[in-house]
Amino acid sequence: DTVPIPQPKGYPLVGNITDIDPELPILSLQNLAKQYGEVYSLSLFGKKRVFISSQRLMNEICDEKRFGKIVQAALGELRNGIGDGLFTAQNHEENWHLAHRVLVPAFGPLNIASMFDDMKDIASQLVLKWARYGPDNVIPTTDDFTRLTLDTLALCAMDYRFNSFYTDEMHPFIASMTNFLKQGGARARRPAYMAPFYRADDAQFFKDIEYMRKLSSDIVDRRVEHPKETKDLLNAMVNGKDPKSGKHLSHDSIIDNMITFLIAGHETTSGLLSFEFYYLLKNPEAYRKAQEEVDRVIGKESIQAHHINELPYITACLRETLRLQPTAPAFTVTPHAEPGDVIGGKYWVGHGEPVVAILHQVHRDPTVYGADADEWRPERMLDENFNKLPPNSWKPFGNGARGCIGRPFAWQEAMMVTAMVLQYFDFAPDDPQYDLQIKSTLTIKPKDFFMRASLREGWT
Ligand code: MNH
Repeated sequence: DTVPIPQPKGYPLVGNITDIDPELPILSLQNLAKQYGEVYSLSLFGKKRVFISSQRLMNEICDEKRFGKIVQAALGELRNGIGDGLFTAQNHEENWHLAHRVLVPAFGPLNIASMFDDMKDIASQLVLKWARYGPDNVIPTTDDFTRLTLDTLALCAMDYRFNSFYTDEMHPFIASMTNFLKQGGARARRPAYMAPFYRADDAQFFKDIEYMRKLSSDIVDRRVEHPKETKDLLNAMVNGKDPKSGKHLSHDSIIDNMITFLIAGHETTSGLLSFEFYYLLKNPEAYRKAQEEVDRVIGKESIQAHHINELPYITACLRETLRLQPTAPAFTVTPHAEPGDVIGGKYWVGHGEPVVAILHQVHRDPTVYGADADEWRPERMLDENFNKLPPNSWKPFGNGARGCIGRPFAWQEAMMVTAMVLQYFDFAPDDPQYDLQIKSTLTIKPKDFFMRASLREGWT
């Protein structure tokens, strides 16, 4: 026997659209979870979506035998720009299987380790910038981490230099990408009959897509005309052959995935580093432990690849940051079974109906994380505790075969950068009164979070 899933009262035609703040959808979804509990549904323009917020339900929907990713809403709109690339492909699409098989080895540990020096090249540019500007400079934390992650991704993925640290303005790719993501979300939130009122926005959306595809296409063409001996992702895509079918990726599929990496591969990591420094500066004891770990393990040496696995406290800081601020804050699945499946022993979900996991809430489930679940406390994420968490209670990288392919890349980069900047600088918040505010596109980042950095003794 099933019971109805709780749902706030909506309005005719638009349903529950007024329950969602378009500037901060994730906050609205969190607040609704506090009101309605571990599962509720919303009707958005006649389409029903189910939202889950507990580890218990997460554990069910992460069973790949019962549930699988579904691409819809904002993610569906992104298909206008990146088609059936890895992130936006439906499970059954051939191009996903092909690209997945070709690219999994390229994201393997050995290959990621071979990117260490390129990652360090860009991280050194960040260190140099902060050192030269000096202790009085107000650091636009998220902008600088975005410069770092974008440049790192482009260099490691396709041997292309955006040189973001040498310009005040961000590279025009950033503006196009930001608008593409923003409009993708906006288009998903408005009913079809409103489209005529948004012609200019739509025109800009497709202009941005054209710009990003042209830039990527030029990079692919250049590589094809001037082959290069390197292990970057572009070579994997241009030369890689699917072991199963013997097929190569098509030119369009390479571009879809190139833009996918640029998008998926830098916003999330930039957000992670920004939130991490916010929390470190709010928690002086944790900050001291993290810096002490760097001094003890790396000292005044230049960071090496082996150091990455020798920093358990910083590992825990990153895990704990992604727990409270999962920078890709939700993912969506649907039951395989027809006509549907039951979750939580009593809630019916139809086949094709989206089930959205709200990571912010799942990650604060008090039955898993206790009464202090809202507090940032890295100790709870040290290996001995982390490995004892119940299954599927920490899912910032998604689930199973459709989970994040770039996880080892992001991890190496975030570990390296955290260690390097703590090694060189002492940090202080620009405004000690600052309390976290969140800015949301497809991903989340801190809003207006500024800090200062002064070179530590011994580096001057
Ligand atoms: Mn990433 C999928 C989070 C870094 C490339 N990523 C996902 C998903 C989450 C996610 C969650 C699953 C989405 C879904 O189910 O709809 N990713 C992150 C986070 C970070 C991150 C929190 C950094 C921190 N991701 C990266 C990096 C890259 C990357 C870096 C590339 C270099 N991610 C992807 C791709 C996918 C993905 C590609 C889609 C994988 C697939 O479905 O095959």
